[in-house]
Amino acid sequence: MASESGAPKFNKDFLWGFATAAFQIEGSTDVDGRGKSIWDDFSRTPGKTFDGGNGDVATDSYARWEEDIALLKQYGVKAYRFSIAWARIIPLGGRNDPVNPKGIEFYSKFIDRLLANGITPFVTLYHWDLPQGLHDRYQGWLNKEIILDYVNYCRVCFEAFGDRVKHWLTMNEPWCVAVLGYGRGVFAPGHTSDRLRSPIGNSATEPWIVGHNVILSHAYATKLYREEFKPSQQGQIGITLNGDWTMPYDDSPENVASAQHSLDVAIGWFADPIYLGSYPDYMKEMLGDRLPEFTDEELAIVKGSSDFYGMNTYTTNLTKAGGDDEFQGLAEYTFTRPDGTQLGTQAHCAWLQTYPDGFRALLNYLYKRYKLPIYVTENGFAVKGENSLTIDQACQDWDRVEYFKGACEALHAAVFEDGVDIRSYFPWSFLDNFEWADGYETRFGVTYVDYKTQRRYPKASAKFLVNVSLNYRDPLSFVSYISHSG
Ligand code: PNW
Repeated sequence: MASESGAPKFNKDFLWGFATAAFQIEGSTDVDGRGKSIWDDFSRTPGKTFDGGNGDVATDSYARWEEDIALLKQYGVKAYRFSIAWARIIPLGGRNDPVNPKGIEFYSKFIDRLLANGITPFVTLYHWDLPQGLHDRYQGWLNKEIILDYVNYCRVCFEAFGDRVKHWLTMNEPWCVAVLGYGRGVFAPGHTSDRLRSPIGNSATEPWIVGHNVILSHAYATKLYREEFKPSQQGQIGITLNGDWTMPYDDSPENVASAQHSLDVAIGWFADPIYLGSYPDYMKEMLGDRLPEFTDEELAIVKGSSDFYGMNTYTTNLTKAGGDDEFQGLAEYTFTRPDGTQLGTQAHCAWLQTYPDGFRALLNYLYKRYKLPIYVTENGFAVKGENSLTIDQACQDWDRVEYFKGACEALHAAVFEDGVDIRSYFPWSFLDNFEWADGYETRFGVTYVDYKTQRRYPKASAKFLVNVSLNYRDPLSFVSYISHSG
């Protein structure tokens, strides 16, 4: 009905799927010529992950790739978002370093098998696993030289896989790369000014330099794709940014302003130059000459360098003005309302509570501000205490079902009531997996992984999402399914 009236509707090519990233699932870190990534040794260093877990085995997906694709097929997904490990393709990372044929072969057969099963590959080129070789050689993202090495790596991927891959993401969540890796020091390579945590780093300067170099690397890779590959391969390329909705804690003018300040740094830092052509004014004021500048030539390449808005989002924060956290725009975050109630259901990780209205508001904000189709490339929930449950108990993940129910309703309302152009929904994650600094303690999967046996068990949330995706085309059956489940 919506189509006849010309009202907004889900695009017929809407992609339902699940997302993962190479380092979080592959394991087999020293197999088939793979080079080291910065996460290899970092995760093996005592104290860097909550439970001492590292990426050596993870969900063993490098070895179990056929089983994984069979499960995706069983779920009936239209698409699968995964990332390529740079150090499998170019073990030392650099533009003059050798390409590893075994790495190409692995992803090539993986892509072929997805396509043979009717699953569209949605490929992230960089999901945080920088080749250690480039970190050792010139400090990785801190050095502008990385642009040339990153673009070369992308070229190798476009040449090897671009005949079959039509959806490329250059980078996953640059805010996390810059802030968690070089500001707070909780992610590899662990740089920070906090000398109790690391002997190296300057949290006042490095994150802004890293962010700048990530933006430039993304932009030059897009330029390469558009000039040399897109005309024949006809794919789309863009970046995916993390960002959570913010609401003022109360209606005091400072707190109202703080909500936008936080969005300016969490999202605008990357989205404003890429979609609008300059860093947000608030960041310029806050950082002065610590914020690097683009040359006119660079800016011309940065502006408009993403074909779509790639969006990862998990939660909503209430903001208060104050504190000294520049990475949050000098705002403080809380989930506790002035009346003492919580915003939503608490997840296993401190930074995440359920709040579907925030998801809808964020979709509207991004569509209005950046005016491009949105691909939701991550969204998900970690059930509190899930890791201490039995397998059977963990598979009854009703808090996660509740989260996805709210998110799907919000998504539906954003499309059908608000007219936002949304092209995909990739819940995070296909599998429980290596959750970075949390190790294996925090589970985000819609599939339970028993790390002792590596057996996979679909959780209730997987079944819920599969049924939602089967009903999404018809708004009436969508709403009726959603309202009768969970
Ligand atoms: C994303 N935060 O990371 C990543 O893209 C995934 O690899 C990750 O597993 C997933 O979300 C769940 O955490 C984030 O501190 C890490 O706000 C940290 C934050 C947000 C996203």
